Parts: sequence; C-alpha cells; structure tokens
Amino acid sequence: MNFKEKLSKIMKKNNSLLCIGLDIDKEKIPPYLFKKCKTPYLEFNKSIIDATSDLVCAYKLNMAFYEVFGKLGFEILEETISYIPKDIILILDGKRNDIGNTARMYAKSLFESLKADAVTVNPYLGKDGVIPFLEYKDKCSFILCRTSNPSAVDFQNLIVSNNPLYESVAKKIKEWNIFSNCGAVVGATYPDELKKIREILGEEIPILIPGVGAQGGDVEKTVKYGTNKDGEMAIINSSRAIIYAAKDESFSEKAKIQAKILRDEINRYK
Ligand code: OMP
Repeated sequence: MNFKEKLSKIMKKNNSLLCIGLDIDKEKIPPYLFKKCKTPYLEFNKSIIDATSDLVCAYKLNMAFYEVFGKLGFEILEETISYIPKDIILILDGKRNDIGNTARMYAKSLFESLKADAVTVNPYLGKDGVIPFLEYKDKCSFILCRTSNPSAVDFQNLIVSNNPLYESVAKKIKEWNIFSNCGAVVGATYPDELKKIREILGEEIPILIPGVGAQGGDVEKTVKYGTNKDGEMAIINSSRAIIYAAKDESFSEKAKIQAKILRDEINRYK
C-alpha cells in the first residue's frame, strides 16, 4: 500500500484529518510520571496514543524533541514508532536536506531505518537535494512551502520573478510530483497563502498544515482553503494544545477530549 492509499484508508476509518504531534518536553509533561515510571517519556507517548488513536489519521514526531536526549531520545523515538498502530500514518519531521549525497542518507535513515510513511523536507538546496527523498515512491515527502512562524516572511514572501517565493516553491512541488509522492507544508497561521498554494497544487497533492492550537491558526479557514474539493488531502497538525491539555493524572483523558473537539471541528467545515 502506498502513502496515499494508507492515508485515504485511515482518514475514512477514523473520519479524521487530524495529526497529533508527539513533541515531548520535560517542562510540560505531567511531573508525577517522572516519580512513578522508569520511562516517563515513553509512558507519556503510549498513553496519548492509547487515548487518541481512533481520532487521528497521523502522528508526527518532530525529531528535535527526541534528538535533544541523545541515545535515550533515540530509544524513545524507536519505541514510540513501534507502538503507533500500523494503519496510522507516521510522519517524521526533521525538515532535512543537504547536497544529494548526504540527503540520500537522511532519506534512508528516516524511511528505511525508522520506517516513516512521510517526512518533512527543506527545498532550499533545490531539486538534487530533494530527489533522494522522492526516490521512495511509496512514501510522501512534505516539502516546506510556507511555514507558520512569524519570520517566514523573511525569505518565503520575497518577490522573485514577480511572485512571492512560496508560490515558486509550490509550482516546483507540482513539477516534482512525478511519482505522486510530494506533499507541501503550509502553516495554518497564513490562510491567504494556504488558499493560493492549494490553487497552485491542485487536487491531488496533500498539504501538512501545522499551526492550529498553540499557534492560533484559524480552523475554519484551514479546512476550507487547505483541503481539496472532496474535503481531503489535508493533514492538520496540533501538538501542544492536545498533548499538554493537563499536567495531572487526567492528561490522556484531557488530550482525548481536545483531540475529539478539534477532529469534530475540522469535520464540520469540510
Ligand atoms: P504546536 O505549535 O505545538 O501545535 O506544534 C507545531 C508542530 O509543527 C511543531 O513540531 C513544529 O515544529 C511543526 N511545524 C510548525 O509549527 N510550523 C511549520 O511551518 C512547519 C512545521 C512542521 O513541518 O511540522
């Protein structure tokens, strides 16, 4: 089964475009877990997954939150990956890229060693840095197009050949989509840009949309502008607003409530 088939299946099964970001942070995880368990981070992730796996289409693990712990972080990452139900999309978010020879190693480590269904890729180096990721035809590479942060404007909105740079990136993503395995990353915090990018990408290219929840992105506009005509092909990510909904023993129950609220809100606007 390729990425799009797997995505379509899980979106229908769980009636969901929601992706939960498992961005583990010592400052935010319920403190009692550190007293009670030998492996608090893993227990945290497992509890969140148990509580929400019928509400999501994907989990996204941002590599920074694991790499920060060194060897221990790699163990938590691998064990969390093994724990995620196999029918749910696994996105590894490292925003990787380099010259082709090095990019090949990034692609191999994420897709082969860590078994990601999808990854985030930085397009700054151009096509030869992206191709090693696209050689994994059954996977998906979400290419940064217009990010959610305030300083995204520094480069991504620069006018190049009469258009903002993010439009050129969107056109390139469409051009590189020969194996139907490209996606785009567009922040929910910039709905006008999201609308424009969906128009450029057409109906078939999935967009990973972070920025709702903690970053304040508008859910209605995100769904209306980010999905295709069938209300599909958008994966809407929220991390902190869901997984850190409570700091006590009710944390997974509260995460489930927040996940259900967002999943249902997204569905209302489809
Ligand atoms: P919350 O703000 O806690 O929902 O987390 C957002 C997650 O999405 C983090 O892992 C970010 O690194 C990631 N992200 C963005 O916030 N903005 C972007 O433009 C792109 C990403 C990403 O590629 O996932």
